Amino acid sequence: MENELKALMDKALKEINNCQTSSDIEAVRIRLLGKKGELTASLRSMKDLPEDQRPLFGKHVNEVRDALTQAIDKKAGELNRIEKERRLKAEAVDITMPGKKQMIGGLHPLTRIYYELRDIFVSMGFSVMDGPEIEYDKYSFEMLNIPKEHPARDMQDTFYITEDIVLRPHTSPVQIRTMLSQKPPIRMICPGRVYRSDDVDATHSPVFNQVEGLVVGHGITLANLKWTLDAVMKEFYGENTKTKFRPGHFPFTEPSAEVDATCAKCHGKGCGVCKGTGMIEVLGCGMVHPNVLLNCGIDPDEYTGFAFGMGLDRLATIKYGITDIRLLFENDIRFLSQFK
Ligand code: 2NL
Repeated sequence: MENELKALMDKALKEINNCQTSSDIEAVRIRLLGKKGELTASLRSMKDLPEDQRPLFGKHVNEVRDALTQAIDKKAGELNRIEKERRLKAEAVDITMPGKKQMIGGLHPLTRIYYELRDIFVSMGFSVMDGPEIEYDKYSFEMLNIPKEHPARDMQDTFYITEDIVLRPHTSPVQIRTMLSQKPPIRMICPGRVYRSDDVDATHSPVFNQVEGLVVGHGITLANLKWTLDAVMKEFYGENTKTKFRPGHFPFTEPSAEVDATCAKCHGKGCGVCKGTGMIEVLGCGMVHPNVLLNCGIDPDEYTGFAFGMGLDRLATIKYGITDIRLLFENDIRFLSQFK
């Protein structure tokens, strides 16, 4: 019996020593010291010994149990420490490493231009109106004092869907709709896509973007028109911007003007963008034609108004020095990522 105990102890110490992981050692602990373990079995076999040998054997069994418990605790401690170290090493974060770069998007240059313009007009008390891109011929031409024989109504220039329905060639119909549904005073802008039957090249696209504006009220004059648009251009291109109003012609305004602003590229010195003139055409405008007011049920003897229109694509090309408007529509990421 004593020999068996000795052999058990040697074998157990070897097993403990061979353990590689904390789960190995816990398995060994259960096998040796557990209720159904080998040492408990030895203690049970004590009843087969003569009575006088039992106390000494019992004492030895307890010594072995203490020795094995100690050995197991020591080994378990060692293995736990090694495993913890390994885990900490594996989970270590190098806080000196450079972070992962996030790809963040930016607003499309046209959207940026629009937001800037919109904010300027809104700060001056204009509201923003929206309307359909598929429009009545009547709202697109007839009510704007553009007669049937006018070249703008040519099939060559306008996308006709039916005889009476077109893809809007300007955003003016939104203003017509507003005048039909609201009484003056009116102070509005209408941004949006417009359509003309043009072939695509560096300066033309069949779809482009416009912002038009309209002010109607008591005693609105050409002076109000000039001041307002001059102030908008100074806000948009910078405070040193100057404007020049040249006579122009639109069927829906009288008088009409075309407006040049100081070239954003050379600040008036003269360059390739402005063809040496120092100024660049940015918008068209005029006093709303009395016929247009009449068509919308507004008495031109009581009210007057001014209106203007500008091409957003053109403003974007001028502001950012873009030489081909196709870049604005192709969504090439190499182009777009420059606007962040
Ligand atoms: C341009 C010129 C212009 C208007 C648009 C307008 C609208 C109504 C009545 C009178 Cl409802 N006028 N719009 C007036 C003058 C010029 O646009 O060069 N646009 C790109």
